[in-house]
Amino acid sequence: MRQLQRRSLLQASAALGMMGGLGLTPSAFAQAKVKPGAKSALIVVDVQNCFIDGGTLPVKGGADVVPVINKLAGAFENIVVTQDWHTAGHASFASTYAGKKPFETTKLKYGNQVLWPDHCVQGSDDAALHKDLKLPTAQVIIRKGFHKDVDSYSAFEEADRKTPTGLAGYLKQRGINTVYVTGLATDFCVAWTAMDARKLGFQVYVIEDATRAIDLNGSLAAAWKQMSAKGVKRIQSSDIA
Ligand code: VGL
Ligand code: ZN
Repeated sequence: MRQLQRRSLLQASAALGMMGGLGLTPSAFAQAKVKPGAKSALIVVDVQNCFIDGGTLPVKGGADVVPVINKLAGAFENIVVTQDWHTAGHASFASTYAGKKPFETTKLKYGNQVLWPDHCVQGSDDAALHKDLKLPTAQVIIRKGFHKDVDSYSAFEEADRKTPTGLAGYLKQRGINTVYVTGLATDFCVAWTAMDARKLGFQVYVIEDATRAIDLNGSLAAAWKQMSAKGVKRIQSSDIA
């Protein structure tokens, strides 16, 4: 027993000694800090009243992302903001269809569509950015989901999977090759934005504690799995230098 303990202690200290020799400390095995540079952009997805308590499609804990994002903003030269921006009677609203209820699904021309409560209608207070979001250096606002017959979770491409929003062109023309995605909701607009960014050739990080999820029928776990399979990196705000 004592022998065993002594041996494992010796092994442990030998291992630590080796790491010392390599200039490594145990913390070197944690995620190294990432420092966003001139070729990186922070994407702040849909931090709007509609997705926060008191809004039409509140995401649990949605308001909690606001201080995290405000703080992150200081580390970025480039910031893009998005807004879900639907017409009245939008194709993604359950109320548009007789006999349909929110959170059911329907089949549209481009595929399956989750039906939501009416939310984020263009120009309404509900669609405004959260009042405590402080992003004075943000450079562009991308509005999406404004075609009445087509939804757009992604900030890059509408749900028909062929209509671009222009964001990829904007970022590429500005020499940006890396995006850090934050905001609401992790399992819908954040995930689709992150996966489309990968598809379009960007390096992509999702900053988990700067997001909150809807989590409809396991959608959050599914989203992380799909994002990971596509090479999206999952990090925390504390990983940003
Ligand atoms: C979103 C559902 C419907 C989102 C937008 O921002 O994640 N989710 N519209
Ligand atoms: Zn929407």
